[in-house]
Amino acid sequence: MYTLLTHNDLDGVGCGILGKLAFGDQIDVRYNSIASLNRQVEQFLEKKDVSQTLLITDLSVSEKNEEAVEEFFRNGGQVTLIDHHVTAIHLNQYEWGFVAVEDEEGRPASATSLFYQYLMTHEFLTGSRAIDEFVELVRQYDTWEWERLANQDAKRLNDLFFMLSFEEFEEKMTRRLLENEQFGFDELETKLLDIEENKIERYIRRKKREVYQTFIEGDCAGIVHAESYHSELGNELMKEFNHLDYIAIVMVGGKRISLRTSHDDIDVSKIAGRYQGGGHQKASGCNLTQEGFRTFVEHTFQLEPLKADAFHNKFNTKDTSTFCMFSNHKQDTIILSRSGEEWQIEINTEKEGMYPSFEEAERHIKRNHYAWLVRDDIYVDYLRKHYAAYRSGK
Ligand SMILES: [Mn+2]
Repeated sequence: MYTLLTHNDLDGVGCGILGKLAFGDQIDVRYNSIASLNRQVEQFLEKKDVSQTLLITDLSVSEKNEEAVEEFFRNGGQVTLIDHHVTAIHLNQYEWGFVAVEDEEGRPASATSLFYQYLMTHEFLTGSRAIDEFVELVRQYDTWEWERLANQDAKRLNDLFFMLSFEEFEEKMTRRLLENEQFGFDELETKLLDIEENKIERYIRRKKREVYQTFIEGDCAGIVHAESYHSELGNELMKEFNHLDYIAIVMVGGKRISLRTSHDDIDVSKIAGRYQGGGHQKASGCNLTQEGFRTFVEHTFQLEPLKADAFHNKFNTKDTSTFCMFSNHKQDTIILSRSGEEWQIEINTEKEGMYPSFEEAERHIKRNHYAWLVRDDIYVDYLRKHYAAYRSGK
């Protein structure tokens, strides 16, 4: 008998599905959060049953369990740990550790792609085109490669995973990979995924109007309250409001904050660290502490939400070679105009500094004046008044 302890995300469940394909009812698959894995490992090892083979995928064990696993292995137990996270590299010192960040072709690896290789090399599983395709979608999703490759199917596979229960997804996919030559979504799934995509789009459009901007410990943060679709939301908000250093997605009910950035020079795991959290440079999470509540919730409740730049404009556009107009909740008139090689900022006819590029000038007014590009009608109205004033000699 085999016991597979794996992660409870798409990549982890991908391993579960491959395990079922290889070992059928000879394998017991358990899905774990990062926190619950070590308890499961302990429970397995306590039985000291060397007739059981232990497989661990997409997660790594604590230092204490590392020693216990090694002891189990020395006593004749069968163990294999397969992971692709850099933080687990040290486990390669053990005979049972197999950690690789890249696959043999030099592409970013996922646990599912490494486990697939492992199962085929040991002849536990015969590969097929359908399995190849499924594994590749999981790999692209887990390593973010799908964004670069613009492969919507990888994202859709993850959406489907979230729409079904683990058991349902596992069973559906296992059967599909056994029976079909090619991997794909059926008619009903396609319909459901289309509906889901529209729903996410509408949700994000609404949330774009509920972002509050403030400086927190020197960083310009955008704060939004949202329970769902954090990675999509973080991505889209960072695109729309690129002048922000990061986005904080706050869940008052769950007392959690998700932090996201798209900038290479901002590390949100450091910000999360201030509030009992951590994670990756571009995606982290932390608790909504008392202090966090004051900073992220109470303070921003007094503010007006950010507005996105007008996007249907014909005249007041950013690619202008002359000037364009911004405004804010104080209804300041903010003009960005080209002056030789530089860009001049003028606020209510007061000059406020020169910038070497349009982008830098725009970033300055957005961060410091809470500004957005105004609609054409406001721009035209401004020009009309100026022309009238010019004609009357004022
Ligand atoms: Mn993974």
